Amino acid sequence: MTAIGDNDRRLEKYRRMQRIRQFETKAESIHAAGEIPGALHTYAGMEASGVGACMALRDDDYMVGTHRSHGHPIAKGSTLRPLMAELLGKATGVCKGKGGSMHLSDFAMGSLGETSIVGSGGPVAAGAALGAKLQGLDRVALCFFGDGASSEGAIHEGMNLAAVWKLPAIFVCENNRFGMSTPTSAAVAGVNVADRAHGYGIPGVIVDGQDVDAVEEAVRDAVDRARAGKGPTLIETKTYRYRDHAVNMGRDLTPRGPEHDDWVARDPITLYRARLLADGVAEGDLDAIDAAIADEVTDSLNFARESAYPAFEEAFDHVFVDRLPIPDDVLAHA
Ligand SMILES: Cc1ncc(C[n+]2csc(CCOP(=O)(O)OP(=O)(O)O)c2C)c(N)n1
Repeated sequence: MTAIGDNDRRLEKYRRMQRIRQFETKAESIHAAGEIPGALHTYAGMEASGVGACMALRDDDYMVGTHRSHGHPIAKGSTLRPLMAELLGKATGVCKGKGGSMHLSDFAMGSLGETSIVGSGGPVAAGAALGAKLQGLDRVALCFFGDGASSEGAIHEGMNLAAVWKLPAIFVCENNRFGMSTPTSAAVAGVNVADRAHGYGIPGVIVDGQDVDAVEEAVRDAVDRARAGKGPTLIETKTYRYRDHAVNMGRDLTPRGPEHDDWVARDPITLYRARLLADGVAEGDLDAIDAAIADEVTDSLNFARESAYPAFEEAFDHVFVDRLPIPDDVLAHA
């Protein structure tokens, strides 16, 4: 938790959710125009899950994301310029342009990385939590994963070891009702992923993933428990993905049912804006945040566009710990 007052905290939650939504809206449009290479998986509809969870963390806590990859680092507090530059493959990107949309990591914010290997964050988070414990630090590690990932072996392995060793970890399953085109009910045994916590002997908590305050509260309890040495918690946020599995693929993979409109009616940003207004926050203050974020997004895109691509000779720098030599015959053709 960052040391800020209650009102500022509320505005910060609103700000981070808006930042994700506006950043991705822009990214989707320039991706459609061919400016971003590779696949783009957007987080629209799920902002309260990531922001609520990350607002319960300290800046020096660890967070591991997924292939749905922009929401998590922005929720953790990353700034937009290096993220947008990364999407465009530029040297000023948060991973020097080598990671792209699906592999953003921002160690300065405790963001250990997003990955395209579904479920692979489980052991990474358990490892980070083990590292913190062995070093005597009171940091926790939070792992986001999807309902599809919940049946991957790696997630089970991560949760199991974290439970056995009472590691300071929090596992947040973002159940957005689909894994690509497959409804959760067709791929996940049992009604709730959170019920699987029983098998690890740890608490399992279900929370409304469209309610940023509720997510923050649930994750804060889990963080307190983890810092107190009592081990991990499994939290399932019930949420919804608005866009296709990945955008601009020319076809819609996700079969939508009548509940689609109900979910959109419970948009997490709209809900939170209404709550803040009801609590006395001035509409003008929220409008000012929206406008400031629009400027931030434009600024990040200008910055990314003006930045250079990484130099050819640096192709293997910042990718491996020990740099691989570039063979002479390859260099000769550069
Ligand atoms: C180990 C592995 N298996 C399969 C895939 C292909 N794949 C990419 S995303 C995805 C669906 C993941 O669903 P979920 O975990 O629910 O996350 P969501 O996309 O809904 O956020 C699959 C099967 C992959 N990238 N990695």
